[in-house]
Amino acid sequence: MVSNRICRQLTLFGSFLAVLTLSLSAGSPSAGQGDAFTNPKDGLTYVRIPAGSFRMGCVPGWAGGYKPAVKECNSEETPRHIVTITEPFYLSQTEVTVGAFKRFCEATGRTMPDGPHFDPKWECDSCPMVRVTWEEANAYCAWVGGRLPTEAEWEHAARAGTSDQYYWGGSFDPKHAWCRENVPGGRKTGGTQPVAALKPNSWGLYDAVGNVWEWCLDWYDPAYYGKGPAKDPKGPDSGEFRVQRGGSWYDIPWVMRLSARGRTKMGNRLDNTGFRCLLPEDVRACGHIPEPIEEAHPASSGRPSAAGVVLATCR
Ligand SMILES: [Ca+2]
Repeated sequence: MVSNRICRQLTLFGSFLAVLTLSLSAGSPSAGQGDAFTNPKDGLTYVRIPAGSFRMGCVPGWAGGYKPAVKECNSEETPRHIVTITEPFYLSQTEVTVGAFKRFCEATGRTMPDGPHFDPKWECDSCPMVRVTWEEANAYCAWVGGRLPTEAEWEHAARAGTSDQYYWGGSFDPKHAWCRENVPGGRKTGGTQPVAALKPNSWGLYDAVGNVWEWCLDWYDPAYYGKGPAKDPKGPDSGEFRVQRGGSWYDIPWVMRLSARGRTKMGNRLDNTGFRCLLPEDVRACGHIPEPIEEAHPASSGRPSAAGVVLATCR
């Protein structure tokens, strides 16, 4: 069938993009699964995150970075427990950028919110989007064919198979995460930094910790780790706050620990909170990107654009 043939072309083109993506990141740890593609809707790269089990929660012990003297773990990060993510998925390699969010606004008739004090006119297109509500973030993720990750999916992806306090080891390293210790201007005059400027984790995710907190799908419950399911936990059914993960440019290095949990009301617009999106694994098999793809950003190389392929087959 024509659709099947074009789907194969999409897969082949995705493989080409994966090779291109990995070649562009030479010198850095590449996506561990060797599988990434550019989503034609927002122009961002999504990397494949494998299914698997990991130990979720606080890793006891000295973690550096202004650790509070009285405790090693916040109680909400305990008990440390084994969680299994049963399905692989794709996750955006970077936080959703200002430039990508502008595309979303143009395509859906939305307007950008007021800019943060460090970029009031949204001039830094490569910086992570901030000042978006949870609902706006999830609407964006639906637009690209997915949703926000659960915090278990987020921690699984951010850990990338590691089990220390940080994905690079057991003490803070400013080469991996933007926080108040290394961000220009510090917390008083600093702000977000362009994405993918520091080292990624071994599955190819940049700024998994630091730069901006990332909205997660879950409601927040500080006692959830003691009662949630072991497989694909999705958080409590209701709550007052939504979960954020990863810490931000404003926070101390200790907050860059992979287990650190944040929370805020879903309508808040914060200068240090953004998001990234999860796509189901079969999004590339056609049918999961819900709307026709705009040809607003055709490939300039003369090759068939990914957008064009999707336009032809995946309505
Ligand atoms: Ca982040």
